[in-house]
Amino acid sequence: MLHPGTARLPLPASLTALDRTLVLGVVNVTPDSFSDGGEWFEPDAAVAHGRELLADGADLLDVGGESTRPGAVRVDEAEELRRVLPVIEALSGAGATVSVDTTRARVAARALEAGARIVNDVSGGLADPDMPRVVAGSGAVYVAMHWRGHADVMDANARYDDVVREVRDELAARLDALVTAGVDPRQVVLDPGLGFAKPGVDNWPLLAHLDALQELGRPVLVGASRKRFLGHLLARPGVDPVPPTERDAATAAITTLCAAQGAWAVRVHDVGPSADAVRVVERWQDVRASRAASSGSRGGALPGAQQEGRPS
Ligand code: PMM
Repeated sequence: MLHPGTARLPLPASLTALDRTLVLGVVNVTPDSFSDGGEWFEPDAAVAHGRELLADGADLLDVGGESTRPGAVRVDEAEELRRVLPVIEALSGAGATVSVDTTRARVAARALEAGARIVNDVSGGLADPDMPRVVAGSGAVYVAMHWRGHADVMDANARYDDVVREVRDELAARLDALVTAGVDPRQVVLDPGLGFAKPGVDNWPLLAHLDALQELGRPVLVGASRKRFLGHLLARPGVDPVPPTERDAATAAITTLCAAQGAWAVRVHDVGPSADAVRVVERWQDVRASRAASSGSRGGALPGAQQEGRPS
């Protein structure tokens, strides 16, 4: 059985044939991202980092030239293009399936010309009214994330009565608007936007209820990697939050939970552990499915009621 999300997206056959959650490795070409700012700011270093992520098991690479952390100052379009285009060209030229992380339609258009196959827009089309036209004309995959404003205002917009219902309804409205503007719904992936206008506590219900977003009929991408709500979860005396680089094991645990819920992809900085996690879930789900099928034909033994007979 193919992964229902991946199989339906306009992506290379090597990916659509996979029956598991995909791993999207982060290549931030920025001096100021919260999690890895400045580490791969020069194009050559960013390309080398992308290649490392592929070797670690990334299925896709997400190249971004503008930090979206709360309070971040916007870069201008020319600078964003200068940062991302050479990296996208080099990585897609080397055979990677590349996503561009941008809210600007013109950056998206140039990135697609340079070889990107996916536009990852953290504003879900709200930041640039021309984005739906560019996406519709390209036929590319479009990740529409839940968003309530740029980094300078997002914390002020983080109020919810029922975060799962409100995020689902706001994403449903974005999907409708995109389709009205000419985007084929089969291009669209939805993302709850963890950490974007979401206080720590509001991220957990979204993670626990990916099904509420999946009800909208589109694949779901989750970006939990190294985010602050994990830093608070892992706090220890005198250290709250723990620093981003100490959040990778928790990120991989979240990848496991997302894969078990059928997420289309996870966006992560430390690719290896998440790549392992999705393979564990794939095997676990295969065994559950085949045991359910055979126990159904034998008259309904409970899944897990028998030992596998393997040494532990
Ligand atoms: N998070 C960040 C940037 N881009 N894109 C999507 N689709 N979803 C996310 O959650 C997301 C994103 C912020 O993280 P970073 O600064 O470490 O890249």
